Amino acid sequence: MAVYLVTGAAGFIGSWLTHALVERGETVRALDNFSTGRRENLAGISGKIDLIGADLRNADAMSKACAGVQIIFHQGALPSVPLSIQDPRTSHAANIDGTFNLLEAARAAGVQRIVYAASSSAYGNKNPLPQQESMPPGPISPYAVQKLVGELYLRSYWEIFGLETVALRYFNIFGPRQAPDSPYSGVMAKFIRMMLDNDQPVIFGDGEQSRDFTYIENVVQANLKAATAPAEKVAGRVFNIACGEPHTLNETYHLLAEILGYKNPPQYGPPREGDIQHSYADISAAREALGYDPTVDFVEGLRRTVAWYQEKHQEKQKEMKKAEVSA
Ligand code: UD2
Repeated sequence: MAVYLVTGAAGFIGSWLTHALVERGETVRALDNFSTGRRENLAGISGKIDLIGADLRNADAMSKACAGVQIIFHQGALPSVPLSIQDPRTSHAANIDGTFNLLEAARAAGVQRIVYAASSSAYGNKNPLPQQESMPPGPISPYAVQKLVGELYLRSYWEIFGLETVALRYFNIFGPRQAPDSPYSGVMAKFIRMMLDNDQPVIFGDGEQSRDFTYIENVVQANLKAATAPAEKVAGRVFNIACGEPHTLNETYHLLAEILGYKNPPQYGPPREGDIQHSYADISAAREALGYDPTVDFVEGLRRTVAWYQEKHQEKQKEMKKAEVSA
């Protein structure tokens, strides 16, 4: 049976993949440096995985992590456009140096395949819609450049060293366990948390920017399929992973408010630096080569996500009440 390595295993997407692999009875090595990942994301399965606390920037640690592994899901990264503008060096080190270290370690260890978390930000603003993988990239932010460099490195390691590589360009993934409480959090988690706390979210710009928001379970499916699809169909390639359906931020805000019963109108602020206006995927290549077929649509994804944050919110309130009573 294959041994899997998941990097960023305690993060949002990495933890979903780790849980899915454990459910399938696979042998999983889970790597995280816990800079943004949380141990609680691996609750219930920590006894069933080989958990390694190590940083992608540490080449020796990557060599150890890759020993005996056949398939890697490389999710570890600092995934934020604004963070990469605020602190490009730290973001570069995690996203480019980290990916390079992992590829080098994988090559030396004879790993068979690496499935990589690429980003829709690679398209930038110039491409016609929907965006297809054959279009020339136009990254704008340092983060978009870094994620694209990772794709190029993967392609090179396939062409030159025969390491099977598959890059999945994620389009704004959302769902339970996405961190809501950092200034760099994804918009969905951030808005839900703020609405639950009765704070007022701020839409950057006029809210008419759009995203092909994609529920996490679709991404898990895409990764599992990318791990086992025949090499002649997928190795060295890049695939859009999305729902193929854009939604504006205004629309998203109002849907969330409706589901949550939140009454305040949005506040608007200045547009965010490095922001993309429209992001909308053609997913036919992934359908054809991976057999990818998104099963949870946008609205159902929103409902499931809101339900999860509501439960967490209620748990937190109960704990606070208990603490008040015992104080
Ligand atoms: C980019 C990538 C995405 C993924 C992600 C990193 C694009 C199109 N997408 O997401 O695929 O790689 O980076 O996790 O490049 N916003 C507000 N108010 C807030 C926060 C955000 O209005 O408080 C807006 C923001 O300006 C943007 C949208 O919401 O227009 C989505 O922002 P995000 O940070 O969730 O994700 P984005 O699109 O940078």
